[in-house]
Amino acid sequence: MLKHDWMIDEVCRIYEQPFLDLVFQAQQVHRAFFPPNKLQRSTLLSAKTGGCSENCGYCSQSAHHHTGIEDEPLLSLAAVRNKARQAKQSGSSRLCMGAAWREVKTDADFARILEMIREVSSLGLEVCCTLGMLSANQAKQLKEAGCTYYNHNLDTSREYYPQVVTTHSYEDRLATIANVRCAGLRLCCGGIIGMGESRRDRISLLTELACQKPHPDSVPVNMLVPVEGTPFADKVKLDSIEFVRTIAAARIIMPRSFVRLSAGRLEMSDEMQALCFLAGANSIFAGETLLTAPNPAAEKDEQMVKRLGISFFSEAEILELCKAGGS
Ligand code: SAM
Ligand code: DTB
Ligand code: SF4
Repeated sequence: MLKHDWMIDEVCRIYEQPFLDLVFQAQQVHRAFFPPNKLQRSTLLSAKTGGCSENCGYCSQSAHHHTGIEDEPLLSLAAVRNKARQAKQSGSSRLCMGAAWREVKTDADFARILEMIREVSSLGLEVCCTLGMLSANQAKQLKEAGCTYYNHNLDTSREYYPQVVTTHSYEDRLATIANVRCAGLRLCCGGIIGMGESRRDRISLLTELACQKPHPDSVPVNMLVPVEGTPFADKVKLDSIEFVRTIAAARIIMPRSFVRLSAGRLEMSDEMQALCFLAGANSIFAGETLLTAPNPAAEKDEQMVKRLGISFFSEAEILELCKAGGS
């Protein structure tokens, strides 16, 4: 029933339908695979901030740009424990720990990460990490420590990728994704929209994601957050309708994946977010800060959800959905 051999022209035909047909189709697919009025929530924690060797053009944490973000070494176990408790209390089902690394270089750092994973999973939260490139052996160890998900985005099309970063390649990203999958970790993989890429690039990214077998378990769709001091600070803001098209096409071609309305929500009205949910997004990042950028406060999201008459998945519902079948 799920398709993994998408051709770019097929995805293009879906993406370029009249907008109302597109959103209608996405909503139909969404209802066939998910409860229609429920959202999943993940909380982010920047476990190691700034000073990254990579030159990703959008990123506040790259050592190549001067963004005013203060570098912070790897957090202590106690700090991670506190954040995990707070996340659980405020209703998140998952804590995603991010580190501004090309890859985890030292055994000592890796051992500390494993310890953090054990701690967070012992509190009854799903654990996700995003630590940069990962070897097959590292992926296996994360899985054994209790990590459930690994986030590693393709970010854009293969063709546009060299305009975004030159210190690593698309092939490097795909190799890490393969290692993640081999270790039996669930994959969270998506991209950023609004970096000056063409519509063809957005369609090409979606095709790349939907040709993964299985599809990524979650697909974060980030709207570029322009950061002062990065090469992408002055990118022209992408048309909102075009962003919704990307969400809708992702929902249609990856029906069983959670599609996460990720970075950029602070700049979106409730109406825009509602349109994204109608187009099949069913997950968000909760909490005032993403990794370094601001995000709507919990109360604001509660208000929005109330306004829309929808609700958040319970932990048990998420587990049930994940058991129900692969993507
Ligand atoms: N260093 C790791 C890596 O690159 O995979 C993990 C952290 S990195 C910050 C995680 C993801 O956050 C990126 O792949 C990108 O999709 C997203 N991201 C980072 N900065 C962003 C920005 N300014 N706007 C939108 N998304 C952003
Ligand atoms: C993802 O796709 N988005 C999250 C998560 N994966 C790690 C990160 C968004 C970061 C936004 C910019 C910032 O906070 O610096
Ligand atoms: Fe480093 Fe990740 Fe930021 Fe790229 S996106 S500069 S790899 S932290």
